[in-house]
Amino acid sequence: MTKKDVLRVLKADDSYVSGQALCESLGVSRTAVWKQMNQLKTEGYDIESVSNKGYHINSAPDILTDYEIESEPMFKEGFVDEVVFFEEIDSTNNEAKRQGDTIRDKAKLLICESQTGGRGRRGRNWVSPSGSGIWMSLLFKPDITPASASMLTIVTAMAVKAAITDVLPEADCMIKWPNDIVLNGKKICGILTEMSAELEYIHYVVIGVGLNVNTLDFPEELSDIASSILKETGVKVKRSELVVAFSKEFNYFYKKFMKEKDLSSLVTEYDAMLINKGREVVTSGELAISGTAVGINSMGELIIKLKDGDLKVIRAGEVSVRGLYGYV
Ligand code: BT5
Repeated sequence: MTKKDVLRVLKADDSYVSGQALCESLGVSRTAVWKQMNQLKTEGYDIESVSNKGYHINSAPDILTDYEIESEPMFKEGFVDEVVFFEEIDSTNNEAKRQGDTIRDKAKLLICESQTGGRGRRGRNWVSPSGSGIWMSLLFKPDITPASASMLTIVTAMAVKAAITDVLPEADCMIKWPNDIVLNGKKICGILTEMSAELEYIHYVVIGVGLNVNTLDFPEELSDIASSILKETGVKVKRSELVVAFSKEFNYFYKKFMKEKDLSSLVTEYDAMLINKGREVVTSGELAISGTAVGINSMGELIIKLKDGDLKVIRAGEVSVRGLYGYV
């Protein structure tokens, strides 16, 4: 009997669960149940025990352990099969890559309290302090071609946005193509998709999601561009709830994506979440272009309408949106 087993039984019942019922459903002694309860209480679980009635869970702490996440009733409806928790790690994307070759047909979620070497795209740094954010990587083996893998970033952004809306409808966030979630003009989430592949075959993909949930302090250099759900809304969200909502939403959007193995059935919904849409954007790089973002196509590329009316498609890279992150 694990903590997860006990929590599953407790969370599945809104009223009291008798010690007897717990022992029977888990096949263990009363002493064993009592020991697990005490252990959970020391970790911050508020579990009430009333004689003649039994046990009832009032609240769970804001932690991201495998047993806290996997014992949530909605977990079964999600994409993730297994959660692996680390108190501290260099980067969940790095850890996912170290485990990559062992992945078969399961989807694993690697999650931690803090990262010592959190990464953004192109070797950039991702600030990942302890106790306030969600730093996680989804590791699985999709049946798509390597050329399609970048569309998974689009699918993931939709799932993050939908999960935030499920848990906190007033957090009116939008997607900044291709990999940011923006709330009140500030970046609250970034996505980093990586893979191990041959030319025509994917060994595994790793989708890293960094989401500032309850973070209040950011380094000076990020104070103009970064924020968190708590900072913008004043609401403290329980992180495990968001993780479970993400897994459920990812399942929904991923299944839609897998029907055609492109984004044709998601374009309209995506465009409605897109902060770039209808706004002036400029791409960086040698062939920088500027124009108005129109939306994405079924490959997840951003369509930009140039001043002369021509349409241009951007596959990847950096796009600044006027009025966002200090770009004026
Ligand atoms: C990203 O890159 O936005 C992808 C971030 C992915 C992080 C997750 S956390 C779990 C997993 N494990 C990892 O090691 N990584 C993934 P990019 O678009 O390149 O943005 C990086 C830029 O965002 C930095 O250069 C900073 O300007 C800014 N930044 C850094 N930390 C931030 C934070 N916590 N919140 C908002 N912005 C941040």
